[in-house]
This record gives sequence, structure tokens and C-alpha cells, in this order.
Amino acid sequence: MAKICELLANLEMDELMETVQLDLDNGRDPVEILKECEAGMVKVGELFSAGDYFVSDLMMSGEMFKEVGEMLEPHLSGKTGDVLGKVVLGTVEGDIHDIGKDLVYVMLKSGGFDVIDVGVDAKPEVFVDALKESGAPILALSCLLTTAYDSILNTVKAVEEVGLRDRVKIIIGGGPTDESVVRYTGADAVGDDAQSAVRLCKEML
Ligand code: B12
Repeated sequence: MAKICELLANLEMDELMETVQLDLDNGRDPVEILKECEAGMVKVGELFSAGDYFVSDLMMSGEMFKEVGEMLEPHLSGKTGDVLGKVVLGTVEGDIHDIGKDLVYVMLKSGGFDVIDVGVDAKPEVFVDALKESGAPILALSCLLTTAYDSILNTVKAVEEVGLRDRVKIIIGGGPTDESVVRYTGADAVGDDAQSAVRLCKEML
């Protein structure tokens, strides 16, 4: 296992932060560091599923991932000058996972998008209000829980009900989402990772 991945999976906070700082000082690509962290989070999920880790460990890993994200953000953001377009982003109702969403936020911003982040556990009307206010042509929904698929569905319906569906593309992502969830919810596309969020948004414009 790569070092950063291992330190995250083993919940070694101090050493993780030191290693990330050292890697950055040595000019390592921050996107590579993020990818190693993602692998570490997958390992944490496996340990949780196996019963070796508890919810407190999940929370710890979440905090660690966030700290690394904050450390990396200045190195990732604003790589391009022009704003390509606006995107409303959030985690759907009933779901409070925000690590992946925050990563998508950072990557979209560094990819040149103006991102309106409505946070977690966001009700359909919160997304609709943000779309109306911003005039954004793209809605990006994050969902980590299979139990929250209906929240995606309800959000898509709410966008339809206010008459915005024909001018707003809806992309989804997060752990368990796939093409079958796209079909079930009526969204337009699904992405596997933060880079695919950038690619999809560019395609949608
Ligand atoms: C950290 C974590 C938590 C933390 C969250 C901290 C935080 N601030 O987010 C805490 C402890 C709070 C938590 C709580 C719970 N969790 Co949790 N959690 C995780 C864990 C370990 C990691 C998730 C994560 O951050 N991954 C890293 C990020 C980077 O990956 P990601 O979110 O998938 O995002 C990437 C892509 O999916 C994509 N992406 C994400 N969003 C979007 C959006 C778009 C538009 C696009 C294109 C792409 C995209 O880009 C990201 C970067 O590559 C996962 C297991 C796992 N390995 O996934 C379980 C997991 C998601 N949790 C799970 C569960 C069950 C829960 C709880 C119900 C536990 C409980 N018993 O209380 C609660 C639910 C709370 C709630 N209402 O939401 C299950 C879900 C099972 C399921 N199928 O539904 C999982 C899979 C663990 C497991 N194996 O059982 N959790």
C-alpha cells in the first residue's frame, strides 16, 4: 500500500499530515495525493464492513481526509483563469457524507467552474432555490447511501415541477451510484470520481 493510503487507513493523523506536507514541498502532484487518500478511504470502508472499525473510526478518517483536502485546496484551485459555467452541488436529503462532495467541489473549481455548494442533507427545494438563484445549467448530486436514492429521484422531480428540467443537466455520483440509479432517478449521467465530475460538466455545457 502506498504510504499516504496506509497512514489514512491506519488513522495516523500526525504522520499523515507531515507526509502530505513533505510531498507538497517536494513538488508532488496534489491530484496524486488525493487519489492515494481516496484509496485509503476505500480501505477504511472495508475495515468498517469487516467489523474491524467502528463509526468513530469512520468519523476520524473523515476528519483526516478533510484536513488533507484543506491542505491541498490552494494547490488545486484556480489553475485555470476563465469561469466555464456554474454548477449547483450538494449531498442529497438524508445523507450527510460530504468528503466526496468536497473533493468534487475542489476539482470543479480547479477545473474552472463556479460552484454553488448547498451542503449536505439538502432537501429538493434547497437545490431548486439554488438553481433559480444562480441560473446554473448543471446540478451535481452526491449520494453515498442506497437508502437515499429516492432523495435523488425527488430532487429530479422537484426540478421538473418548477419547469427547469429542460435547461438543467443533472449528474450524480458517490459510492454506490451507477447507470441503474441514473435510470431509476431520471438523472442524465453518473460519474465515478471527482475527475469524471469535471469531464461530465464540460460535456454538459
Ligand atoms: C467516512 C464515512 C462516513 C462518515 C462521513 C464523514 C463525512 N464528513 O463525510 C460518517 C461517520 C459520518 C458516516 C456515517 C454513516 N455512514 Co458512512 N461511510 C464513510 C466511508 C468510510 C467513506 C466515505 C468517503 O468519504 N469516501 C471517500 C470519498 C472520496 O469517496 P466518495 O464519497 O465515494 O466520493 C468520490 C466518488 O464517489 C465521486 N463522487 C462523490 N460525489 C459525487 C457527485 C458527483 C456529481 C460525481 C460526478 C461524482 C461524485 O467523487 C469522489 C471523489 O473521487 C464509507 C465507505 C467507503 N469506503 O466509501 C462509509 C459508508 C458510505 N457509510 C455507510 C453507512 C451505512 C453509514 C451510516 C448509516 C453508519 C451508521 N450506522 O450510522 C451513517 C449515515 C449517516 C448519514 N445519514 O448520512 C455505508 C453505506 C452503505 C450503503 N450501501 O448505503 C458505507 C459504504 C460503509 C459500509 N461499507 O457499510 N460515514
